[in-house]
This record gives sequence, C-alpha cells and structure tokens, in this order.
Amino acid sequence: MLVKVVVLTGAGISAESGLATFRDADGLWQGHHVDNVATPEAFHRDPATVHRFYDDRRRELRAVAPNAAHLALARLEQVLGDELLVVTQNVDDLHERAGSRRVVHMHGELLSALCDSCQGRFAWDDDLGDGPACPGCGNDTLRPDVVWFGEMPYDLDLIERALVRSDLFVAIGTSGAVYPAAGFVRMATRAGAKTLELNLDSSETSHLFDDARQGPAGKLVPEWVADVQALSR
Ligand code: BJW
Ligand code: ZN
Repeated sequence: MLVKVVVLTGAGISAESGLATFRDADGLWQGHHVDNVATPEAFHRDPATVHRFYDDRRRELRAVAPNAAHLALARLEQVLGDELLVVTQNVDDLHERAGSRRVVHMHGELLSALCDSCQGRFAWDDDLGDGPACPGCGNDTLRPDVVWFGEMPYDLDLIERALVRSDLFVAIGTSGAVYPAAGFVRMATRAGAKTLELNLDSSETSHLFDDARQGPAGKLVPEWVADVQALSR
C-alpha cells in the first residue's frame, strides 16, 4: 500500500558526509555562531565575512559525497514516486547527488546566487565574495541564495499543501529550533498524519512525534526505508 510521505531533513543528515551542523559542538565557523552570519543584518554590516562563510561552504561541497541516509531516501523515491516529497532545510546538494528528484530547498541552495538588484536567481558554483557581475543586470549585487533569519522560506505553500494531505511525516537530523520547519510536526499531526523523528539525540520537538528513534541517520534512515519497502511489496 502506497502512503503519502513528507520527509523533512536538517543538517544532521549531512553530518556523516562531513558537513558541520549548526547547533552541535562543531557548529561554529571560525568562532561565529550561525545566528551571527545567517542574518540580513550581518550581511549588511560585514558582507566580506558572510561571503567568506558561504564561499568556504560552497567549496567544501565539492569534497563531500552523499551518505547512506541520502541514498536510502533516493531509493524510497523509487518506491513511492510522486507520493514522497523531501523538504530539506539544507543548502547542500547531497539529496540530488544521491538521486532524489522531488526535493524542495526551503532555506535555499549554496549552488545558487540571488541578485539584490534584479531579484534574479542564477545557478552558481563559484565564489561570490569577489563581487562578480550579475548575469541578469550586470550589477555586483549577488548574494548567496539562502534564507536568513527574518526572511521568508521558499515554497511554503507547496510544503503546507503536501503536509495537509500526508499520511506520514518524518523529520531527520534537525534540532527543531528553527521555525517554520519546527512547526511542521504539529501541522502534520493536525492533518491526521503519523509522525516519526530520526535524530542523533532528542530534539526540541521530540515529544511532539508519535515515535522518536535516536541514532545516526546513516543507520536509522536505511533501516526505516527498508521497513517501508517491505510494507509496499
Ligand atoms: C544527527 C547527526 C547524525 C547530528 N544523524 N542526526 C515562531 C516562533 C519563534 C520564532 C519564529 C517563529 N517563526 C519565525 C521565527 C523566527 C525565526 C526562528 O525560527 N527563530 C528561532 C531561532 C526561534 N525563523 C525565521 O526567521 C524563518 N523565517 C520566517 O519564519 O519567515 C516568516 C516571516 C518573515 C518575516 C516576518 C514574519 C514572518 C527563516 C529561518 C531561516 C533559517 N536559516 C538558516 C541558515 C540557512 C543558510 C545556511 O545554511 O547557512 O537555516 S539557520 C540554520 O538553522 C539553517 C538550518 O536550515 C536551520 C535549522 O538547523 P538544523 O538543520 O535543524 O541543524 P541543527 O544544527 O540545529 O541540528 C542538527 C540536528 O542533527 C541536531 O538535533 C543533532 O542532534 C542532529 N544530528 N548529527 C542524525 N549523524
Ligand atoms: Zn541582477
């Protein structure tokens, strides 16, 4: 029996690929907490530092690969097809590189640039700190195409439509500290979906899930996907 599944992923799913999370012990970048670099105010105050943060992470992407958890979600899409939507808070491209196609990046993407002048969005795999010209308008006003605190996440309408028709909501590797993503479990519950959390430790929202399993995503996600595959046969 096919079920409609919404999977929300956070930084924890990419941790075993070697990418740092935000709020764990390794969550500092050159002594900066994410809240100090991931805001429009920080960007206006000190664009060079914020560009360096994202240029470093964009370069780091080239040296990492999807892990067993990303690969398992791509296998799940083979089984569920259109009935699976992966909503990621991550700005890396590891879901896509694992083979997932139905992925929504609600906090934007490292491999995209956004122009503050013309609002164009452009595929981008180079540094932004050296002030390249915008391919749309020629101004040197490109910024990382990511969603900072106080900005509106992408595709919220699409995500909310998927949540209200879901049978199952699964959150993987996210601390439940950042809204609106942290509120999705309540929205799914209200819609009558079952909810499952797969996370290394208990999160700020663990108590809201029907089932919360603790361990590394590289182990828990393949185990859960194998269970769904067995039920779908
Ligand atoms: C493992 C593991 C392993 C480790 N296996 N697990 C309602 C209430 C209160 C506040 C608000 C609210 N609504 C909005 C707000 C304000 C704000 C907010 O939430 N503030 C909080 C601090 C309280 N939210 C916003 O501003 C959002 N915008 C918005 O709501 O717009 C509406 C609006 C706008 C204007 C006016 C009015 C309304 C935007 C939020 C943008 C977040 N941006 C960032 C940066 C993105 C770019 C980048 O990557 O640099 O997104 S911040 C950062 O946090 C990043 C992440 O996507 C996000 C979430 O972090 P995540 O993924 O959960 O990572 P961690 O590190 O926190 O957790 C990792 C977890 O993995 C841990 O639990 C580990 O245990 C686990 N783990 N290894 C499994 N191997
Ligand atoms: Zn432009």
